[in-house]
Amino acid sequence: MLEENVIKKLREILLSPTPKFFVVHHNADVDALAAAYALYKISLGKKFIYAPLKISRAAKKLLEILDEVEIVEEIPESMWEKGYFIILDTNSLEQLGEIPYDKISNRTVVIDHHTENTLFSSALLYVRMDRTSTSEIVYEILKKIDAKFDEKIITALIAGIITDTSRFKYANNQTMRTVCEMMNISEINLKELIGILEEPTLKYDRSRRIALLKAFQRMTYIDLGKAIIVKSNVNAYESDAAVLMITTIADIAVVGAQKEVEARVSTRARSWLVNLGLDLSKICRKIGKEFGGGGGGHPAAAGINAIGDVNAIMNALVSEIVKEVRKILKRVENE
Ligand SMILES: [Mn+2]
Repeated sequence: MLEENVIKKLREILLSPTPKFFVVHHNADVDALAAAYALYKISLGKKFIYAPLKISRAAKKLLEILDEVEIVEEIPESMWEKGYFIILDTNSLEQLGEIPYDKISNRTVVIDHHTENTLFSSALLYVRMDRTSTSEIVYEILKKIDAKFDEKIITALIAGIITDTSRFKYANNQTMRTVCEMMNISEINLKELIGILEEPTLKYDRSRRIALLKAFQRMTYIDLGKAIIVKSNVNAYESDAAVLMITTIADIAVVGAQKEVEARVSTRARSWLVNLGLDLSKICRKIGKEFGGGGGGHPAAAGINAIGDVNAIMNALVSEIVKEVRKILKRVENE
């Protein structure tokens, strides 16, 4: 819930002349960027969108149809000492690379929809709501502080919802009510917006297609009877590969990418398993921690970032997933 004192403080921060950094996570997705964009637009004073570990292709695509914003990938030393840091859609420090969080935590606002967030305990303000996207939370905040919406802000926030719910597949009634409310403020052509957001995936540029082909070539699988778990390696596009695998042949996909010393693993699960209690974010958090990195996300879509051998991480992750799925299947059988 958005309590009155939280709203009051948020309004004060957003409208203060103090510099503000709207911080988005590693390879920022559309939801993170949309949330940052909306808050950036309505706030006063010097402001930046801070993307320490770059933004995703889809988010870049969205930026093309919004008003210009100032995005920085680095912050000058002196700026860490002042200013507010509004961290969006980010549930752990690892997702931000190396930022001096101890120094800024008392000027940090965390706004997120992930079930667990390891950042908030030391933050100045923490807003976590059970929504399908951070964009929806930002919409609630903007309403409460009587911000002025324009078409671009609504476009961005709806784009955040579309992508985080996988084109409304994971939307709930509240999501749809929020979208309707937004559409009453500003008529958005949903079909056109979805077209723009999904264009890069539909066009299948060559490097992505090759990565996906390799992902399928290198795929191994574990057949648990009712559920099939697949595992593979790529150099990039690991989350795209995992999504493609669960939409075509697998119930759970685990795809890893080794980036020099950094290892990234992306996992996806079909919703029937999630409905039975599978939570990939919990498993990723556990295994990520075991390998000295971070992990998390959502029950059906989660990942790990760590330093080390991606295969070792994937093996540990897969065996943990197999254990969990076996438990679930056994329970269902006995019911
Ligand atoms: Mn999100």
